[in-house]
Amino acid sequence: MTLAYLSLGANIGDPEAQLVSAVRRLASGPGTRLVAVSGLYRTAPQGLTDQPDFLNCAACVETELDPYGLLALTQSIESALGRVRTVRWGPRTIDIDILLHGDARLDDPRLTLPHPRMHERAFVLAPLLEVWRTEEEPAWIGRGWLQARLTGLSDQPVVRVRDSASLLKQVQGVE
Ligand code: A4P
Ligand code: MG
Repeated sequence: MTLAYLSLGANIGDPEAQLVSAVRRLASGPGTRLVAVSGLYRTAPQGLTDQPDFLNCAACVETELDPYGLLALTQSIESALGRVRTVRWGPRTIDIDILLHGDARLDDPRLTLPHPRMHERAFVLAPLLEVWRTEEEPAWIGRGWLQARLTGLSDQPVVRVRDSASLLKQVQGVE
C-alpha cells in the first residue's frame, strides 16, 4: 500500500458538487481508500487568468495501484464527470492531478511525479498541508518545506470556504 496525494479543481458547472463526486469516487476505488480530504478553497485562477475563480481541494489516498493505474482511475473519474479537454490551463468541470505517489519519481509527459508545478501554487499547497501525513512523509519532502513554499506565495489569494470535516461528511453521504 502506498500513500498518494491528489489535487482537485473545478471552475465551471457546479464546482462543489463535482469535487464532492470526484472525492467520493476516489474513496471507492477500485484500489484506493480515502485517508483524508481537505477543506474547500476558493482560489484565483493561475496561468490563464481570464476565467472564473476555482474551487480546489486535496485528498490523501492509500492505494494498491501503481502510479499509472492511479492515473487511469483519475482520468476515468474526470471523464465520468464530463471533463472534455480543451484549452490547457483553461476552465474545467474537474481536474485531478496526482501530486505524489509514495516516493515515486517519474519524468514522463504522461505522468510526471512529483507534480512539477505543485510547489509554485498556493491552491495546491494550502489544501495539501491539511491532509499531509507527517509521520509518513517521503524522505525528500517535508511539511516544513511545503509550509515555507506556501508562505512565499502570499500574492496568490486562497480562501477556505468550507472545512474538511463537513466536506468529509458530504463525501460519505452523512450530510
Ligand atoms: N500529466 C503529467 N503528469 C501528471 C500528473 N502528475 N497528474 C499529464 C495528472 N496528469 C499528469 O493534463 C494534461 C496531461 O498531463 C495529461 O494528459 C496527463 O497525462 P490535463 O489535466 O489534461 O490538462 P490541464 O489540467 O489543462 O494541464 P495541467 O498541466 O494538468 O494543468 P494544471 O497544471 O493542472 O493547471 N488555477 C486555480 N486557482 N486552480 C486550479 O485548479 N488549474 C489549472 C490547471 C490552471 N489554473 C488553476 C487551476
Ligand atoms: Mg490536470
